[in-house]
Amino acid sequence: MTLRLHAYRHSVYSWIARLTLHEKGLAYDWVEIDPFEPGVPASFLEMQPFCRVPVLVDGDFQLYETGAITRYLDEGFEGPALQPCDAKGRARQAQIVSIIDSYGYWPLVRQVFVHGWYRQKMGEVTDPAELSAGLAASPRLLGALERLAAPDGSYLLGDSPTLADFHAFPMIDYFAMAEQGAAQLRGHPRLSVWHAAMAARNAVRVTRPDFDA
Ligand SMILES: N[C@@H](CCC(=O)N[C@@H](CS)C(=O)NCC(=O)O)C(=O)O
Repeated sequence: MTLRLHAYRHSVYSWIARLTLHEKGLAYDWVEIDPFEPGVPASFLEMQPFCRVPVLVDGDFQLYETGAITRYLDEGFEGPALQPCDAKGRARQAQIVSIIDSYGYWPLVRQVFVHGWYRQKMGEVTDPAELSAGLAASPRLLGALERLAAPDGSYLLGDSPTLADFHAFPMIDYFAMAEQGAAQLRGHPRLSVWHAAMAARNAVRVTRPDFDA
């Protein structure tokens, strides 16, 4: 049974799930759904009552919440292992995912990316106050990740990529599309090296959202 991902092409959380599918080498069907538009079908809200993307469907098993989806993909399927084996590594991975969800998504994506790049690109009105608020909140998040990032590896937790990398990358990447976001990222040497290494990965290149399509 082919996996199905209900997702939105510009959504950063959808990119996380998509990236993980590609890193695992799993085939899937993409079902486009824009949660920001009115008129989201009732059939989608039955799967995701909070009207958020993505949702993964594996036969009669439906799953939402991106961190749960990526763990399911890693633990439930063949392919390269994308999680640390030891308790400390797993705890650190869970910590980074939670930090990103709790303190990263809003300032990095909904404020800096949306008001510093996306809306302009889409010809929509931007709110400079939102951009300023996001830029003011972001250094604490970047600083926390910079301190947690492994000093001597291309990946956040050391030598091999984990779900922490795939969760963090899309949000940092969107953030850095805004000029002021890129400037803040440059002030964090470990994160800058990590971002460049992640950006060069094949799975990242083939899944990167296309805003010109
Ligand atoms: N906790 C959710 C968050 C997902 C989420 O916020 N997705 C965004 C798109 S990147 C969304 O659907 N937003 C719709 C909205 O805010 O109305 C998860 O981990 O999957």
